[in-house]
Parts: sequence; C-alpha cells; structure tokens
Amino acid sequence: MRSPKDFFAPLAVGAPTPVREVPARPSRMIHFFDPSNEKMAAKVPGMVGSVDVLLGNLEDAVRADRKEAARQGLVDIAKATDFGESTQLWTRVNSLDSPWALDDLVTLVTEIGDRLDVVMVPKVQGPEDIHYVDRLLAQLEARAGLTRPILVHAILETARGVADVEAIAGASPRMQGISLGPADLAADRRMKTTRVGGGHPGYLVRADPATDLGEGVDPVTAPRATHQQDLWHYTIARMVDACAMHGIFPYYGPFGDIKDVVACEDQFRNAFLLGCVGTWTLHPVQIDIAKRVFSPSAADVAHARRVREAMGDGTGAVMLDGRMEDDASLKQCLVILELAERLGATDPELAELYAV
Ligand code: 1VU
Ligand code: MG
Repeated sequence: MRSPKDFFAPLAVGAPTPVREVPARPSRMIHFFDPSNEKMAAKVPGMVGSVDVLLGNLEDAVRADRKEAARQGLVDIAKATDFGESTQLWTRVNSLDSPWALDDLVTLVTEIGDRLDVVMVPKVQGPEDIHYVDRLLAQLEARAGLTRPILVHAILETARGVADVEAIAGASPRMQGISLGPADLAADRRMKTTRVGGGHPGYLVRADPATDLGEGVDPVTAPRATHQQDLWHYTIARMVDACAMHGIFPYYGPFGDIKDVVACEDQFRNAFLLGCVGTWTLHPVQIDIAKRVFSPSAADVAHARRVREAMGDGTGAVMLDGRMEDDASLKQCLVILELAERLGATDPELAELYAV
C-alpha cells in the first residue's frame, strides 16, 4: 500500500493530477447503448442534451462476435458527436478477466480519452481491480497527452465486491461512484431469482394469523395480507454508506422489466430515497422515469426552503406545520436544496420549477 501522502500523486510520469473532489455533475440517468447496434447508435446524437450520461456499453448485452465492432462504434460516435456541457460520455469496458478489457482501455483512452468522462468497470472484486485500472489509465493518459483525468466507476455485482465495498470506494481518487449490479450479483450469491433487478413475489412477509375468525375457520390457511420486501435494500444501503464516506456517488443499476414502468419507478424511487443520485436506463422509456425520480419534487424543494428560512442561523428547534425542525432536519433540507440548485444550473425547466 502506498503512503497516504501519495494518494493524490499521478501514477505515471506525465499523467494528469487526480481530482481532489469528484465533480458533482448531474447523472440522474446513465443511458446504456450498444455502439455495435446501428439503429441504437443512430439515436445517440439526438439524445445529447436530454440525458445526463450516455454510456457506450462494451460488456454484457454485446455479443462476443460484436465486441470489436462495439469498441470501434464507440470511437466513431465519440469523434463525430458534440456532447455539449450537459451530457457526459461514459463507457462500460469488458470485465478485467476477459480477453477484451485491455484492448478496450488502450483503444478508448488513446482514441477518445479527451472525450471520455468515466470508465465503468464491471464485476469488481476488490480494491486491487481498481488499482490495476488506475495505473493503466495513468500510463495511457500520459501517452495520449491528456490533461484531465478519466474517472472510474465500479459495478457492485460480486459477493466479494459487496464484502469489500468500502475499500473499493476508497481505492483511488479516480473513483467517481458505484452502481448496484443486481443480475450478476444475484448469480454470484446463488440467489434463486431469474430477473434483472426489481422485486420478487416470493420474497415477502405475511401478517400473523387472525385470532377472531370464528368456529371452523383455520386462521393459518385463511387469507392474510402479505407485503413484498426489497431484495436490494441491504446492498444499496451498504453501497450508499461506502460512497458517502469516500465522497463518491451511488447509483441503482438496471431494471430489466422494460414494460413495467410502474415497478421501475418504485425501484428507482427507493434508491433515490436511500441516497442514490441516479440509475441506469436501458430503454428510452426509462429516461423520463429516471429524470422524474432523481430530481426532487417542487414541493420538497419549497418545503426545504421554508425550513432553511425558519431555522435562522441553523441551530435550535422550531415548529413548522406541527412538526419539529432542528439542525438535523435542516441538514436534510440542505441536501435537497443543493441538489435542486445543481440540477437547475443545467436544466432551465427545473430552474423555473424550483425558482433557483
Ligand atoms: O424505433 P426504432 O426501431 O428506430 O428504435 C427502437 C430501438 O432501436 C430504440 N432503442 C434504443 N435507443 C437508444 N438507446 C437504447 N438503449 C435503446 N433501446 C431501444 O428504441 C426503439 C424502440 O425499441 P423497442 O421497444 O423495439 O426495443 P428493442 O426490442 O429494440 O430493444 C429492447 C432492448 C432491451 C433489447 C434494448 O433496449 C437494449 O438492448 N437496451 C440496452 C440493454 C443493455 O445495455 N444491457 C446491458 C446493461 S444491463 C446489465 O448488464 C445487467 C443485466
Ligand atoms: Mg453485470
């Protein structure tokens, strides 16, 4: 392990100096596209400005015989597209144990490193995976003469990764954030689900048997209320804590039931309320859902502003609408207001809605 004094030193001579604070750019939706799919790729330039992040995916969901085409497709799109100020370009490279990861990193940094904001690394097992990518990126940045460091995002989709999530979050100043990868994680944990994210009807709690059903009714087999539970609560909460303690950003990942826009919104909102700043969107229909969920409501922003005003210098306790507000509720309100201001800075519609 290097000395903590060297944490922010470049890992290669001539590489850009790592950032001390991860830029808090809006990233409510990380929109996935397959750069080898001509129809999908053709839609990308038209999405600039309406999504926060466009991610050229090279890993799972891209056929093995299309890996080179996807890599080259991303290079072509990045060179031909002006992403402007409000849309970032990210990529998800193949996993580090695959035959493609090295060429993905070498080609992308060399060819379009000046346009890439973040490299998403799948199936991260521990901090050593981040250290490997960190050093390699520094060497490639130095060779390409880049002046801005490329950031790294890890997907939490192995049991070992979850067990080591704090070390992953703090492995490098390049760490931008972490996403939940529920499908691979379920397989790695040997969970008995077959879905891509979301809930499961079998994962539930049931009300106790009634005691007053009368003669001849079996309270055990009589109908009882059940409530589906969130399979991902534990992992998202751990991820959020690990990210918060290291000053990086947590994200929900994929929701595979594209047609179930209602459950998708619920899953996204659970993640938002727990502290996530965004999610993946796999299909255009999920983009507006993510935008709606990961932007605070006008009512929440207005309430937060009222609390800030009522709290004066920020100490003590006041009553507002029958509720006690104090230093701690003010801090929550400041989180909402800071997010509203950040989103309003790049989205004129939200700026008007929030009056920021
Ligand atoms: O109307 P058109 O025919 O011109 O266009 C289609 C389609 O091409 C387009 N479209 C997209 N455009 C941009 N980005 C996208 N992600 C995207 N998806 C589709 O929209 C029009 C309507 O499409 P559709 O409703 O007919 O949908 P398809 O059957 O064409 O495609 C559905 C899937 C889910 C296959 C497609 O959206 C997709 O491949 N999405 C990305 C999947 C992905 O990236 N998976 C990896 C991340 S998840 C993971 O790793 C863990 C499991
Ligand atoms: Mg995966």
